[in-house]
Amino acid sequence: MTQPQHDTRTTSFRTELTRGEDRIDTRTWAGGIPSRPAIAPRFRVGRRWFNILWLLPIGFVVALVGVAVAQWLRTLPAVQDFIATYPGTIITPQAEADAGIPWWVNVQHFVNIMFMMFIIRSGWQILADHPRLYWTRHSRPGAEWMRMAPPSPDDPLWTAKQDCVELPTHLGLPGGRHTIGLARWWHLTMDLGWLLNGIVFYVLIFATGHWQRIVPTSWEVFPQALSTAIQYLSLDLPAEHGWVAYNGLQLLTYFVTVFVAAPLALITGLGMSPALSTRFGRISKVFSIQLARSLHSLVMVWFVVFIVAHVTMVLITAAVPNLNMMFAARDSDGPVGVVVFGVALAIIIAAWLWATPFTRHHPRFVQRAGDTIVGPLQRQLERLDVHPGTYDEKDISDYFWHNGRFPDSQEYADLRAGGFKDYRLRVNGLVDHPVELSLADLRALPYHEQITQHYCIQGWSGIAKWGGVSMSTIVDLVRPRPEAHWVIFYSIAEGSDGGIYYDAQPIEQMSSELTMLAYDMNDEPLSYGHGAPLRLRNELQLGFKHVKWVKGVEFVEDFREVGSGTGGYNNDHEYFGYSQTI
Ligand SMILES: Nc1nc2c(c(=O)[nH]1)N[C@H]1C(S)=C(S)[C@@H](COP(=O)(O)O)O[C@H]1N2
Ligand SMILES: [Mo]
Repeated sequence: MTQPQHDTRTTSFRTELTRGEDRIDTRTWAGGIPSRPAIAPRFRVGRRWFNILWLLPIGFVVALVGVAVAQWLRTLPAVQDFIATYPGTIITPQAEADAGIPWWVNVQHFVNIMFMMFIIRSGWQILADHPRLYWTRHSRPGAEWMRMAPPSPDDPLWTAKQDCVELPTHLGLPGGRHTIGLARWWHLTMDLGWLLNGIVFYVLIFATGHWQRIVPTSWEVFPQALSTAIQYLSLDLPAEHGWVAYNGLQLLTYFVTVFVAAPLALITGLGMSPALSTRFGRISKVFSIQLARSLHSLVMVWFVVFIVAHVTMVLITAAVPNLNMMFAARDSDGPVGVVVFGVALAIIIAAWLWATPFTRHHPRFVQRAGDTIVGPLQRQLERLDVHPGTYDEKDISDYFWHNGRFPDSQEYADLRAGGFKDYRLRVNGLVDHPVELSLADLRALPYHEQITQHYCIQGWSGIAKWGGVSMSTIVDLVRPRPEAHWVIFYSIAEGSDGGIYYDAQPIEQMSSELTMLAYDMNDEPLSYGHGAPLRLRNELQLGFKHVKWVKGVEFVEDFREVGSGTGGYNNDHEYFGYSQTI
């Protein structure tokens, strides 16, 4: 028996998709999102907000006072004795025997600068996409401790996308507004390179004994550091012995940077992953995504302050010997180090200026390269076995951000006006038994409920209780064929550039305990803004994959047949990736 052509149970929604651009046109980018420049970060202390720029005059005054105090201190005999006893650097016979900086330290140092440049710039871009930092997972506007955006307006449907801010072209990577998809590819791929470089560095320093140069081995490091600080501040600089050993202040800051800040950057980065956080719920319940995100940002501040202070000190203390040491592996006053440093600096500046235009002209390349390098790891995390139970009723957030483009069609307005009586969910594709389900049909299926945390790619989070139908129930109903490997969820609503919103998910995840179609949120029917009448939840993935206002589910062999073929609306139009477990 053949089915008639117009049988809606088998027609696909693919024809309602539009293709994404292969180049960024800043005028039409993200649906022509208007400019909204970032403001200088503000910090909240109690109910008052302070502009970070105040730190400039305050810091200047503190520095002046510090210099005056240090100079006065150095006139005191007790302080002079102290500095004579602790001149700043601990020089052991062992250190003298092992003097020198090997060439591999020079290479790793330069490679590290390159990675850090890309990581920090793309990190700022990611932060600008949700320019607020919170201590709790509930992400309520007004409760943040840092913001780089004006306060949110009092609009209950204000979206996180509207809230994002723009960074100047060559500051953020790739600059502009809501370019988080591309920024994340840069951030995550460079992270891997930086991590690899760091692992090699750890192995080499411990294999060669070079670790002794940056790991304090005696408590004496503290008085030596204090002595160094007083000498620096007094502007009468201590003697330099960098070729043999670093002074106490260097030793402590290098140690903290390599052995505290760097590992913390990795751990706090992983703390923002939906898949890892859902899998390791007990840890994530204490070490929440917002705590991780705040600490991750503070680690960034440490690195930025370190870089500025470090470069300043290198240049004002003994620039030529310092550059010879770190760029030419030699103990010399000659020009070689300066020349090599000049070349290195030129490469860094060129890479800096190249990155944004390249990304805007070749976003598909960045997306594909990023997915090739990071994708396999992200897909590995899709195998994590997640269960409910981390959160209960009392954990539910009293504020839950809205996001995306709301449905604005007559078709949707009519459905909503009729209490969704005429709504039908079409489930078809490579299945034995395509169906169309009304809301009443869906409510008649076995009820599934879960209290879970939402992780938006932009950085906000919130906990809600979702009620509806488990995707495994739907799978049992329609019986996918063996050749079905992907499941496409289509929305009633258009995406920001027109054409309906959609997303592709691997079929294996349809049997996950936490993949469901929700029609209730916090025991109420789903609201307009949160996806009425039906939305997807897949707790292994970031929020943009949770399609709202779902009207169709299609089982396909390969998502490359659908839309622009990258696995989702944001992937087609904003260069996101299709596996977003982190
Ligand atoms: N149809 C559709 N679904 C969508 C979006 C969208 O723009 N259109 N945005 C996604 C994003 S980015 C997020 S974070 C969540 C937000 O869900 P919420 O508004 O209920 O918080 O919905 C997702 N589902
Ligand atoms: Mo999102």
